[in-house]
Amino acid sequence: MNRREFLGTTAATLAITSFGTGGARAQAKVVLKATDVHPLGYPTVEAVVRMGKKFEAATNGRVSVQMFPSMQLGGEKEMIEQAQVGALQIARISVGPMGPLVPELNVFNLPFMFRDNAHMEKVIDGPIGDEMLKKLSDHPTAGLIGLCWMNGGTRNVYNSKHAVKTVADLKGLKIRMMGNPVFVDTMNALGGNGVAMGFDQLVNALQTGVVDGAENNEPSYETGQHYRYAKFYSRTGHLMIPELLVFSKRTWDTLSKDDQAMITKASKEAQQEQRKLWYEMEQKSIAKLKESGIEINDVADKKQFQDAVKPVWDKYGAQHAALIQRIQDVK
Ligand code: GTR
Repeated sequence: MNRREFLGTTAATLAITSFGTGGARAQAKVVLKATDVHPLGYPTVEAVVRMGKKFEAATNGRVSVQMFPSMQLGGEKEMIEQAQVGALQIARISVGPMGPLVPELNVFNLPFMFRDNAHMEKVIDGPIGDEMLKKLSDHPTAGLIGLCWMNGGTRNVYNSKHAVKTVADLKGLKIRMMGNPVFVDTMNALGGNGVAMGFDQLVNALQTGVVDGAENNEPSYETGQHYRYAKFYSRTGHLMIPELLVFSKRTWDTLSKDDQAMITKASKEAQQEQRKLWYEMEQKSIAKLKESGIEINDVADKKQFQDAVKPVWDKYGAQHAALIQRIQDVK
């Protein structure tokens, strides 16, 4: 089904999902449309597919998930819009594009916010993670329920010109960043030229030389085919952004309390299950990249990069000083 056909079925979907009041609810089938920019088999996609199987098992097939992987419904901007109007129910997105909508979430988007994976996981698994999901769910206009977090690895710079070993190597490189000013400012502070662009436009932009490179974790770089056009992958480690699983608030309000509880519980399980899949995938992607002759280098002096992004912290972090302190205090 392409995007136009999908949108054509929206009215029918709404009829099904809003059907459930009183006695009719017991029989009404609920098909939850889910989407992700990544392909089938990618950890975030697989975790949601498995969640759907749990719904089917728990409800005797009454509730199921229909997955639209690989940007079939557009990029993350489109996914968010469609979830907001109830044209789809489950969207797996990055915290990246949510920062401008829910300011506290932007703290997770600050460069070098988390010390390492263990720190990030402890934050999202703990009270701060729960609070942030609630902030999103309670937001008066975001129109989304925050279900859970997922791992998204560490984002590193890749480009078609040369390995990035020092901040000076970024000079003059046009690097695609996610559509959020904090990221463009981060790349500019590092000396490159940050270009905001949707993930759905990136392969073409790399292929045509509209940008020299981008930044992402290894699995996105590999499965997104970016490595074919930008062969230098440099471990700058400037961002570690957890992934978000969100649910359309419009549909959520039509669900029974029992269905809501089932989805909430399965989401919490998905957060842990995806993590295992994530680490396996990371290793698989790194092996595949090496086999394909990709040059991967570690940046020796990370401090240089951390010092360079200080203006970004001053600009976006100052208003969230207390929250940042709490995150840093998580040991
Ligand atoms: C990926 C992430 C996506 C999307 C993408 C991007 O790592 O899983 O949700 O944010 O990066 O760069 O746009």
